[in-house]
Amino acid sequence: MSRIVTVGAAQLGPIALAESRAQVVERMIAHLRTAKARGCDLVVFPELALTTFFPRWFMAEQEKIDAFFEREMPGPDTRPLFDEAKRLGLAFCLGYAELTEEAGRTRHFNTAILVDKQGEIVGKYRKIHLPGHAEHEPWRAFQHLEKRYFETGNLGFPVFEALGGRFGMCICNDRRWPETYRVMGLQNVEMVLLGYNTPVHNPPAPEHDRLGWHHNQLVMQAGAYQNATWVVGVAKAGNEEGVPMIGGTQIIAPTGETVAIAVTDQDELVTAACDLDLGLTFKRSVFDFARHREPQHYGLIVET
Ligand code: ING
Repeated sequence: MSRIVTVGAAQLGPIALAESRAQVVERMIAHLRTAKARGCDLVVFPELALTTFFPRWFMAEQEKIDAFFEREMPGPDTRPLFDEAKRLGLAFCLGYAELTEEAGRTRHFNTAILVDKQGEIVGKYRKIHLPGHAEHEPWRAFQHLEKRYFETGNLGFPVFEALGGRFGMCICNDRRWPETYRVMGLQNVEMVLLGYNTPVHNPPAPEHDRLGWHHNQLVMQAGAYQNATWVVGVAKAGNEEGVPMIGGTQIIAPTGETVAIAVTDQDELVTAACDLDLGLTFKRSVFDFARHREPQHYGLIVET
């Protein structure tokens, strides 16, 4: 028997600084309606999907920074997204900047949530691998201040039961680290949902720029195959506030093959009917962790 989940990878083109959350939510609702028309069960939006990618700028005042964060989820601007998804009977994954009070402290996380078809938040992930830098570096054509604006995620890499399967999430730079997928693979994940904002140009290493698309696909295909899981990678793409960002939104099978890919750097829905049982042939053979893993030799991986 096969457990099909039809996925809509909802790539977003550039979000302008001047664009309101309400305007962005309208674009996302258009994706929901297209996804419904194509028979989707689940829609995946990019990292920090509600605003422009603000870590590209240095901001000194905390209230200017906090203006890009959500204090409640859903809030007034995102409630229409939750309502429309529920009306259409769609689950969705949303990346956003989370501002919350925990243990008497204000916390800032780069967060993703999984919302089921009944509109309930059934999973949350907070980005662990924060790229870039913490101090203003004026030599750069643009900043990448995730280490300044966000804290390292404190929820680990959990896997959630939803839609008849086991779903995990990660965010952008996380996808470049094999540990991300393996920790979820050891929890028998069947589909990893991730969004990204990836500039074409990486100021500290311009020699890597020609490789951006290749590395984007390479790391997600490897993660999928080596952990016998589907991987859905969704871009915020195009020239956003003068900074070109890669597209390449794609749905990757546990075989490591890309089954569907975006062909623009604008709002584009990429869909595929994904059989969650497709990973079994690998989990029962080459990646039968119980039979083949040798963790007694892996200690270096977890040493600081
Ligand atoms: N963005 C980028 C990413 O990991 C980056 C950072 C750009 C790393 C280019 C390496 C090369 O895809 C985020 N938001 O993590």
